[in-house]
Amino acid sequence: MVKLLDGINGPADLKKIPYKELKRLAREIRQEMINTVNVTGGHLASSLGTVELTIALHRVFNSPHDKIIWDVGHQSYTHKLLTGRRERFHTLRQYEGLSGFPSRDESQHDQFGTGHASTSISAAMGIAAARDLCGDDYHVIAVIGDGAITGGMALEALNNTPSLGARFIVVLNDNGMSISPTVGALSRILRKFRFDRHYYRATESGKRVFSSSSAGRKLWHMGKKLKSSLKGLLIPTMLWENFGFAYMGPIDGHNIADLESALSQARNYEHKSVLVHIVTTKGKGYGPAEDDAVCFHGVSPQSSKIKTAPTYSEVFAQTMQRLMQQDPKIAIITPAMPEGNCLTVVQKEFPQRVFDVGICEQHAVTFAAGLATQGLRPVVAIYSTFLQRSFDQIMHDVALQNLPVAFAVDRGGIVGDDGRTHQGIFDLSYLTLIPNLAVAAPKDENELQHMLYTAIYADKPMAVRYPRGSGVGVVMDTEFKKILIGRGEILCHGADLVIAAIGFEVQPSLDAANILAQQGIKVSVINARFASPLDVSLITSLSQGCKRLVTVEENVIDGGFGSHVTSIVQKEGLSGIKIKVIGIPSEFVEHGTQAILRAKYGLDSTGIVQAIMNHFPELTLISSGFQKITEVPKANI
Ligand SMILES: Cc1ncc(C[n+]2csc(CCOP(=O)(O)OP(=O)(O)O)c2C)c(N)n1
Repeated sequence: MVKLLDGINGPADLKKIPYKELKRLAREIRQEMINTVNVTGGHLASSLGTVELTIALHRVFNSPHDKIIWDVGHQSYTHKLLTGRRERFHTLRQYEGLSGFPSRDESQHDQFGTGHASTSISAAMGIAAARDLCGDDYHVIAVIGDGAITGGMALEALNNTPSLGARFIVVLNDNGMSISPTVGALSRILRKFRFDRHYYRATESGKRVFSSSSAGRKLWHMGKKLKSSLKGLLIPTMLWENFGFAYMGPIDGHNIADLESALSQARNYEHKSVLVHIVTTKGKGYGPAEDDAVCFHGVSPQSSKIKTAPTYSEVFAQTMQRLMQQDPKIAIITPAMPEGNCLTVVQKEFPQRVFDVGICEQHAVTFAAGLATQGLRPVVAIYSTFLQRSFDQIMHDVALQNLPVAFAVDRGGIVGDDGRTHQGIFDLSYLTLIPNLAVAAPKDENELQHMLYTAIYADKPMAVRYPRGSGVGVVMDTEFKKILIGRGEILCHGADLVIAAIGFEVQPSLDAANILAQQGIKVSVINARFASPLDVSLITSLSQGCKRLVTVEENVIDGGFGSHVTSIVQKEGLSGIKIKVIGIPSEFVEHGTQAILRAKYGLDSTGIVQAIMNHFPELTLISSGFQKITEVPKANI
């Protein structure tokens, strides 16, 4: 049978589909998503939950004239399929393929690039204000989940709504889930309403809602229909009224007729901004995802499912579990990411000491600072990219007061398929400029556990940044040991060149040294361990002999490890040393597998060798006169 989806190249085609066929279309879309994500990986459960909503949005509104803004953007796969990207959908999250998130570069229907949570209401408000200033006429719709709306930014935007005056629509997609169940007061309010399941039928009572101006009159009318849930009704209605919205809901987010009706009324309502509260099931239409929306939030591609060693995240969690068993003062703070940080087991064992604070990275850091003032040993478990949100809190609340907060910075470096909004390639730059903060990165998973132990008992702020994915596969020590802060180690000696590498890049640097050794070029490799404070004497003393120094890091070059090494060498007056800094140029790194991206930026062993030979062409002379093959030891010696 010909698929309806085959005939849709944009929202105009969608509008031509007869109403009775829309359920079939929804089924086709779900199948397409499941088939694709099975191969490419991606945010399946969230996108399955918004199929009917997206169909309704594109039928009621006129994109791209009307502006639809997706929060996080991980639920936008239907939007991609309906806005001319179906042909390329199989390239989702692949190198040079479609992004897993909305992107202004990708389509005129993607009004605002996203990836980080809680931005949609601010962006929508800005667009609506610009529309009014320019005398334009279009609708602005922010689609935000019940998880993302708890984020500080979203709450700041809501607080600003009544004073702004510009009219826009918020669709609150309430499925009760962030990645794990949504936490906090707002989620409790929504839950009361959601469980009532007295869906508001926009078709019948919409007129009443929007013809009355006071919350009290609405309640009177609606209270007749929903006597049993008057209290539940009162709270959300008043809540959103006070934020300057006319409230409409809850609406069954899988009923296209109700959705279309509600959205049409919201579109036509001219008096103020409208919040349309819809209730959906995360993972809808795919049994396994409905049963376990947590697991199907982010699905890994088939190809990445073979594991050789525990992941760094797993080692982090195992280390924390052991340490928390020994020390009741250790606490973990996670901003809505217990799964990503592999903390669910630890959370079960220590429910009082693992704080899921919601999608609130700023609050998470200052909350940890508060714990630290009272003698606790807080560990903020956070992805590098999301820690960007907390820059001022690290600076002002933690480092300035020299409070002993440990930061477990997961997904440092290239993360791969999530792409430019998620690459953790800036942390070495933005963290090393903060006084008092030690910044470390382990060469392998064994060193990670020691660094975490060191950070927790450092009596000062310390960040440990580690990569996404499996460890090197080294033997794990059974006893934790402290690592001297600011001290690196020499992994192998060679007279021709020094490579100082940090974190993930230590292993490819050792491999590069091996390749060079086979060409007769003798290389020293330093595991720097710390980007701040730097082991200045180790790096400078070793490189003074051969005058050739290479630094390698999975971070942008500007302000990173190599740039600090370079300025130290200049400061110390060691001008005879020729330096090559290997890292990522100052740009946003697209999506693609970690291997592809590392090769692209010359961060694998081949790239490192090439960069060295290009920068130090005189080494070819050594190479050409060489006969014997030398062996360079592996890491973890
Ligand atoms: C600033 C930030 N912190 C954390 C995340 C990771 N994250 C991605 S989706 C998500 C949950 C979003 O929940 P919700 O908005 O309810 O959408 P749903 O997946 O339930 O549809 C989280 C925490 C993020 N994208 N941005």
